[in-house]
Amino acid sequence: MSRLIIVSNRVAPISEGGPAAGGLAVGVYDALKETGGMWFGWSGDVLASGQPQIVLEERGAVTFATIGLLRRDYDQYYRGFSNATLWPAFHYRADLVQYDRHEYEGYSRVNAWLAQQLVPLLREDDVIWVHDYHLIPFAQALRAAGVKNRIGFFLHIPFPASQVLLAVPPHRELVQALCAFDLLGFQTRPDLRAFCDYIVNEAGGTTALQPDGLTRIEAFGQTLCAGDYPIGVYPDEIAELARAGERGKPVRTLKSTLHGRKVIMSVDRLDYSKGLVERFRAFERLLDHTPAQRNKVSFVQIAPPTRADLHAYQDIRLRLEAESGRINGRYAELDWTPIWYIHRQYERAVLAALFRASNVGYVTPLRDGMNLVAKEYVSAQDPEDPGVLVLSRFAGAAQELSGALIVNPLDIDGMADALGTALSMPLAERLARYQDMMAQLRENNVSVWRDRFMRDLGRVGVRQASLPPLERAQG
Ligand code: GDG
Repeated sequence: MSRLIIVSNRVAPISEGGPAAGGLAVGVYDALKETGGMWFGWSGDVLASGQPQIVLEERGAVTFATIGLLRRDYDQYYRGFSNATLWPAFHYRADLVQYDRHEYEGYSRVNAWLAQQLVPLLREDDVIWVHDYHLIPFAQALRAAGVKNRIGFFLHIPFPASQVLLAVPPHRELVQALCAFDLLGFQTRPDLRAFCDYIVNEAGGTTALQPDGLTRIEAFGQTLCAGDYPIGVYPDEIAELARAGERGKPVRTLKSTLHGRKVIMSVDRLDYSKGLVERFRAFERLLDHTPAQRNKVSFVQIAPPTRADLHAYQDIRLRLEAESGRINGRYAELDWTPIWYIHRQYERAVLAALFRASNVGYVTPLRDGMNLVAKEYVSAQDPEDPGVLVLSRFAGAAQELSGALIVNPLDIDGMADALGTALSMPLAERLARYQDMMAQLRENNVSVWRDRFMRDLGRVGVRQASLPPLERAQG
């Protein structure tokens, strides 16, 4: 059987309880621990000088192959082009896009260097699965080094509309680089459509939907396939974690502090794409418009730090601290704090237990590829007495979780109304919505996501040479 080689920017440090904050690490680790294989990428170390060396570590069926980054590479490739250019652009924040040509050169250079590091570890029949926006030129770099293996790519974040992508100066080179993969996976159909739109209208290529559901793409002299593969979770594993933590200390502390009040729960990396400020304001609006809710409900926002060395992240932190302080100043009473804003990371099991103990899961990103927290929140609920998910229409998860109360995160009144509805929803309706969403989560769990992608990657490699020429183009 061929080995699965996962390549991602960061190989997550895996502790006993699974990886820490970050959707890619959670999803990839869950996918790899069953099949075994190798996970290659950055160790998280930044070196002042020297020659970074690969460190191999076997854990169970998985080999972790990690390497440090030199300071200049970290600044240009990771902090610069990946997170100050691509991340905001792909999340529709053209206003936050910073571009520096040297950083882009660094991004391309580091991709080529990482590819060269991987080559000696590869076997002929390995299947290579590359993840996310840090590694768009990775297949091109592997091909340049003579690698003939099948190479797939999955984008965890949204693929933006062409007019937004055009804000990234080397947009054409990036899309051309994507066309060097054999299979491209996107989280949702709208992301796939946005990519196809660029291929047809900006790159002069063609796209055609095939009978097997994959979209065949011809552009830049390459032929490849693309599809949508919404990432999932293991709902029953999360349910078990949550149930096990039901009587644990964190939940007991929460409950004794609440004195029977209801609780709204949010968990996000502290990122401007997650819509935190709008969310705080909508909670304030609820208290504003519905005096009966005052002193009856608290909102817990857990927001672990992330990319704290970037200005835009320092900015969102300050804004959030100001908002929570202002709202608490306005409404808090001696025995009640409306918003608990916690800028810290918790263990996965603790989060699951807290999800179960809360009445509303409040997940309202301005843009999100998928949003695993939404899926984890539903999974963690008590099947006899589930909470309600309030979910942004701009999270990929909204395409699947129709049992949620779907909101527009820019509509503060609409979100406040949805919170009110969620807090007073009768048990029968909560049960129906929960069961509907759990069925969907079980049907499309992480194994299904991985297996669909791997099956298609296996097929495209063999098939492409023998396909007839394109007959029709799809816009
Ligand atoms: C990217 C895309 C896509 C959060 N705080 C803690 C913690 N977490 C865990 C959550 C969840 C994960 O991190 C976050 O995943 P999300 O999907 O919500 O968001 P991103 O990190 O932005 O992930 C996203 C994802 O990739 C997968 O494709 O869904 O759209 O942006 O699992 O539970 N985990 C722990 N402590 C925390 O404090 N242990």
